[in-house]
Amino acid sequence: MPMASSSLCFISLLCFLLCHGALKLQASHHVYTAQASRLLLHHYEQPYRTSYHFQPPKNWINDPNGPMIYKGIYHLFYQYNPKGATWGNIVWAHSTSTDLINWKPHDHAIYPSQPSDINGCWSGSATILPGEKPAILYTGINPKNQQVQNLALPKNLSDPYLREWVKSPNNPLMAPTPQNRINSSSFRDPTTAWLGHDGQWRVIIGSKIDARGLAIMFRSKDFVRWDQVDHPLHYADGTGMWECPDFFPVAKNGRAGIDTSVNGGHVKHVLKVSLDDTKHDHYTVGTYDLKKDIYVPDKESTEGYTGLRYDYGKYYASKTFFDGQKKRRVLWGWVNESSSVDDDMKKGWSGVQAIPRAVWLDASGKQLIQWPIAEIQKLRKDKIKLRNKVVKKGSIIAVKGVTAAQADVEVSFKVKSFKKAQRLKAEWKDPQLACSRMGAAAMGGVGPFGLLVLASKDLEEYTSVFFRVFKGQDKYVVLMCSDQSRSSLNANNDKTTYGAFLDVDPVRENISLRSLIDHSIVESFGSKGKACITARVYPKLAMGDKAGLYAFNNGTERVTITKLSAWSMKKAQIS
Ligand code: DQQ
Repeated sequence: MPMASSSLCFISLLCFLLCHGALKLQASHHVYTAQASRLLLHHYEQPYRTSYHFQPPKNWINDPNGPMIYKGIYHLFYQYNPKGATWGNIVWAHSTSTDLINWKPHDHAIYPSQPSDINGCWSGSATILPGEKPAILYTGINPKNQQVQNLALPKNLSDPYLREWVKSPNNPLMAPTPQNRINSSSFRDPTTAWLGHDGQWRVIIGSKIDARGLAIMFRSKDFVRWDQVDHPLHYADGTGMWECPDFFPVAKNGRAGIDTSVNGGHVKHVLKVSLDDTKHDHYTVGTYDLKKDIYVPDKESTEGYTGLRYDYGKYYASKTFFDGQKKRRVLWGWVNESSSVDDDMKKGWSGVQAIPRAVWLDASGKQLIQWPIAEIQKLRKDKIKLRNKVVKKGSIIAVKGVTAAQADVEVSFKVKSFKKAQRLKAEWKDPQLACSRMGAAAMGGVGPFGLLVLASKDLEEYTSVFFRVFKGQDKYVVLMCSDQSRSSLNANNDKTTYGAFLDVDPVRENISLRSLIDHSIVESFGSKGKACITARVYPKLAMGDKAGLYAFNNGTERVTITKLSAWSMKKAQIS
């Protein structure tokens, strides 16, 4: 079969891509002086725009800001450059929705207008104050280019769209001073605030001291006067700057979300930090010690670069909010491009928001589960099904009848025999490395099996999302990969292969995958949301109706697709 025979040259291509330039395209905030994005191309020249992932009509976007629900309306603010397709001139753009899928744009909500934010309105969060009054804390960049924290309140609380925001005359409310010795270039991204038992509000702000990442904490009685607490909520050495921290409770049992100020024996806490050095969102699960006012991660919850990630692909600066209407906690995350800056300027835009995910604590208590919000299913149409299909070594099965460039696919694989499972070598302990060494084309014992998405007719292009099962010390180890190395004939893209280990026992349960495919984004959820991998890809051949979808098995052991359901997705109303 073509995949197997080409594996050698494919691996060399992969190594070449990894060594040459793949890393330099990670999410970043470089300012490009040649700002002006060119005229918007016609739709037929815009094959990479998404149909149901949030993006504005043009220009640069990054972090989701201040998500909340107010009077039944969902609000999404986001970092936006009104002047071009690269980062700069940052304001808070604003859209609202009744279903988190279809969006209505509004005027910019927060933009430079005071000395305390004249050089930029950076990330922040919304808190709903008693009496259903939303308040936004955000980072402003002052005339000295120092990072300070500001407050904005809605002008008119009877407007459910909250179109106008008024900044506090007391801004900035929190600032670096010679006394507090806060590093003025590492002091940003206030969280949603929470109320302590003493009736005081608390908020944390991302920071660092040398290589120590920390969450500086402030307290306030009235949300206007804030005092720095003499200790951070938490810190971790060797993790670098913490951007966009997020701190929230999760129920020990069940999927229901919990409001941010709730604490007690029935909850655990999650601290997520966006690590500036690697541009990945990591989290720990732990306990919020109310007496000491500190967060303590559980012993087995590793901090830093080797710890748990929301997403093992491209996903950054995320933020959750409590949706009281549906009693769930919803996660938003920014997905940057993998294309070159030149290509971004040509297409006139950069960045999308991932599909919002419901998050809850896994029954093990050790990790979160993430799943696309149920509303996304409204866009599904023309379902096609496969049942109990055996996939033998080296076979590829075409899944026909869906718009493969705009689809939602769920598939579940059963492995009957593990006899041929390879031993997990010590050097494969890093899942991303293991996936890069062994792409979809490299034959294995149990796996690789999975999906080829955004695939061209003769498989010159495809993105493969797949699994391998290894023999570990005392159990089988399941590896999930998203391999972009063959995703496009265009050599100028970041085609890093991503990987994650899945905490499942393949002897007892099927291995499942859901992929949300939307032209230039593939968001994949392994084993019902235990690990997520998001990839950006820009096929030259497998575009629009030229894109195909396949299931494959390149392992010696046969696997059975117990169930595959795929839907074409309708276009959401976004811009
Ligand atoms: N993006 C914002 C900052 C934040 C960073 C600036 C994270 O507030 O730290 O656009 O992507």
